[in-house]
Amino acid sequence: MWKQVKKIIQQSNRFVITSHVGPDGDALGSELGLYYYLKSLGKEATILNATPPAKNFTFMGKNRAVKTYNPKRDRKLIDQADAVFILDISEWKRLGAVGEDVQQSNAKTVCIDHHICLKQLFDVQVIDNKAGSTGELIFRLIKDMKKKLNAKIAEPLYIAALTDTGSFHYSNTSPSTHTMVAELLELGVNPLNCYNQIYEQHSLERFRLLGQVMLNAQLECQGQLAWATVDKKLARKVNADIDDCEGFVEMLRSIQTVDVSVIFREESPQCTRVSLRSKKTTDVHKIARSLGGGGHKRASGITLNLPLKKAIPKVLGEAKKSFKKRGVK
Ligand SMILES: [Mn+2]
Repeated sequence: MWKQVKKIIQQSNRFVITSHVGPDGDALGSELGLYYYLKSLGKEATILNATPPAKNFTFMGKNRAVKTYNPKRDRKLIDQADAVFILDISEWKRLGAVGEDVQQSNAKTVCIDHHICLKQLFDVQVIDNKAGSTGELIFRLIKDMKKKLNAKIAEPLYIAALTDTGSFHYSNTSPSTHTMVAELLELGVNPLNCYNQIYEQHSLERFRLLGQVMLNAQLECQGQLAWATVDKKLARKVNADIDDCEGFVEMLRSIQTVDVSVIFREESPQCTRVSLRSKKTTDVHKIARSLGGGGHKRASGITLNLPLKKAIPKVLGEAKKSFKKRGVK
């Protein structure tokens, strides 16, 4: 598969790079890494995402290379592209408006991702769900093309690896993650700066929201299932943003007895976003998939077109089933 990707890079001149809605550190990191790599080859490239970066990654979006898709202004870039790279996602739906317009264009589509994907949806698809981040796959591609990395390529790839491995402690962290990071540090990446920009920019309101959410958190299944909800009313009460609950699901998981944590987030009266995490045993991807979501074994998400009150029993019902199978009531 890499062979085909390399061939497309060699034979094409105009590229569009995109990723999932609400692009995170890995989405933006792999996009920027590939972008600077293509630029170093003298190619034309543009990063177009359907929505702006997630809140703690806005600093990466400030890079002029990252554009939030505006069909009026940017549609021609898709129409003129020889190839479109789809990174850190392997489905059309979560590409938003960019995906819709790419599907109507003649550009070759190349998907590079580390999420579990069961279908062939793109012209070329490189999926490795053992990779810690999509950034790692971009690193492999660049190394494979016998090209030297530079500092500009190195920092976004470092951020991709840092964020998608939970600062190098998730089970997807491998020797090759650290080998890559060693090389990126040699190129001058500053870990303190990266960490500070991503993890030390919180508002006091976020912590007030955390307090409110955790006050109502519940433990079930002999303490192995933890869940909590975040609704707009609660966020308003402490003057926080609903997106401020990013990261709460990992905190819930860190409770001693917990294997699965779930956060329900009210998107609108008719839409609920669900984040699932697992510590060691449960495959939350299976739970997510049974309800139309996706992700990884240890981290998955679902968007349900249901009000919060109806989404909760639906998801918890599925989670409890998987505990019941193991004799946990
Ligand atoms: Mn990723």
